Amino acid sequence: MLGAPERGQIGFLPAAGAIADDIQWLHNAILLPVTVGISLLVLALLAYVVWRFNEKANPVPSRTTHNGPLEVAWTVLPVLVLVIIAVPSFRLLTQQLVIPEPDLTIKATGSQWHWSYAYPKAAGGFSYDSLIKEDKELKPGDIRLLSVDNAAYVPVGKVVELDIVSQDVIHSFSIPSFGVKVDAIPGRLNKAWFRAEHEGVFYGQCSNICGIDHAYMPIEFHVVSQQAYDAWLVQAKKAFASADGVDVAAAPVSRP
Ligand SMILES: [Cu+2]
Repeated sequence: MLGAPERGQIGFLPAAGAIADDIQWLHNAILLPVTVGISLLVLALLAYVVWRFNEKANPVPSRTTHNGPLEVAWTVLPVLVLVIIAVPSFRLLTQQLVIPEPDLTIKATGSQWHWSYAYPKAAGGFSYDSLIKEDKELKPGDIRLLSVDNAAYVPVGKVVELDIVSQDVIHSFSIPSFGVKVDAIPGRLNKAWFRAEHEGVFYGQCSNICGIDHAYMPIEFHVVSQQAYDAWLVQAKKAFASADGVDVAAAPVSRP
């Protein structure tokens, strides 16, 4: 599965899990019909008024200022529409905000202008920066403005908790296919979670204007099998352990 935009696409990115599925359902089954329905109703009313009550058709206008039943109706009907939207909407918010017991917690830190990922001690305890690939670094299969040098890897079917922070300005961590979009705020820890049910590569972008290179801090998550994830962990531990700086305990002591 590929969570990236296609040419000419107008719908959502493919959903990789239940929450993104529900978000798309809320939009397609509830919000879109409500929006289209209300727009058509208002358009029809306007057209009727223009046709029926213009100066020629209605030379002597009515002086009516109140109509009890009508006023009750145009208060109650919008309230009903809002309730119809609110029920699934609050259910969805609860799903997003009540985080189940995680199998893996990844800390994502936003910086001007890239994301860094830290894996917990249980997974090896390493962190690394994930930077956009410049045009000249793109290889076949890479996507311009979305592919990064060091992607994040997660196992399929597992609950992944994201701890999202920023070390400078407000960024926003967003992966549409996971139904995740949470602000990264300096000095504050925000949380999100997802359980990807499909293997694949899923892209996102910083979604809060954060400075001149806001458009150049994409997010790339690979959802892979448990074996592939374990294999990645082994090599990532090696690759990124040194990137964090010198391991003080293991550093050779220089003596005079
Ligand atoms: Cu940003």
